[in-house]
Amino acid sequence: MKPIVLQIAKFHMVCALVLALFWLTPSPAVSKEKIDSKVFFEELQQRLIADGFDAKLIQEIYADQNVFFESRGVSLYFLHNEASLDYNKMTKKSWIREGRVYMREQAAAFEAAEKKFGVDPNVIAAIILVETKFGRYVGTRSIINTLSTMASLTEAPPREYLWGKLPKERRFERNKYDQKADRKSQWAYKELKAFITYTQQHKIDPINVKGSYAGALGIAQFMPSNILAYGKDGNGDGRINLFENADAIHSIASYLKHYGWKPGIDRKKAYKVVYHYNHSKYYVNTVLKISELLKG
Ligand SMILES: [Ca+2]
Repeated sequence: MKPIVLQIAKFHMVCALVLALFWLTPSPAVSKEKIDSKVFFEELQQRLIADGFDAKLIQEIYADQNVFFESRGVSLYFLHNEASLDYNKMTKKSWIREGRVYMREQAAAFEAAEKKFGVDPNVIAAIILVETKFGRYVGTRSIINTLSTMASLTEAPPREYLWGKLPKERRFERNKYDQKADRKSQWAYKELKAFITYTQQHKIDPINVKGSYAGALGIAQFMPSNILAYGKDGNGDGRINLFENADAIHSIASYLKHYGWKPGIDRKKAYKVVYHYNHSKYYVNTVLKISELLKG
């Protein structure tokens, strides 16, 4: 029988070896299912190329191992009982205090945006609070995967595949699923084109941009088509980057001005303008309430 010390030493060596093997073995970062699901993007790539995007660029994007059919995130669109946001929580004193700090920190950007677009800084800060808690939660889903997956639902195979992935007890009725898939796939295709255009214009790698499960991105949670239309370079570095506070602040101001914001407008008109940002009365009422509280 070996001395106990040696046995322990051997045991430790084995453990170290197992650990070393564990760390050295390349982990299968992308599952086979995800790789197989790439076939669903073949038609989509052809459409993008036919619509004028560079074939090499498109093939490169879709060949990347991190680009795949995102059934988990996109299925949220087709299920009942979506988690609803508790907007009331955002009018808490602690958030208002933090809002004031944020406005002080970003005072230069708020002042410049107000001068240029005539939009109340309190409303902009309120939107940034509700959307991302001042940039803290900008979303973790790949924008290219989300939009590509939704856009691919015009084709029967990916549509059937996603339908099969939805939990039976929570999914819509089939005709409702098809109706929504029709609508959302058209919308997502336009957003996907805007997203690729935007990332090309601003030299951003499209594969690494993360956002919400709906494909909104940055501190202001803009959809790509809105970035192209209303996005602004607030810090003057020559790029529109919605992950930067000054750019987000200017872009929201530009958006609200476009939809009719004017200095000193009454609550009723303000309601209509903010409604464009998110078609929810709870959302708009919360934003306007926060902006009042921020004014103090
Ligand atoms: Ca910028």
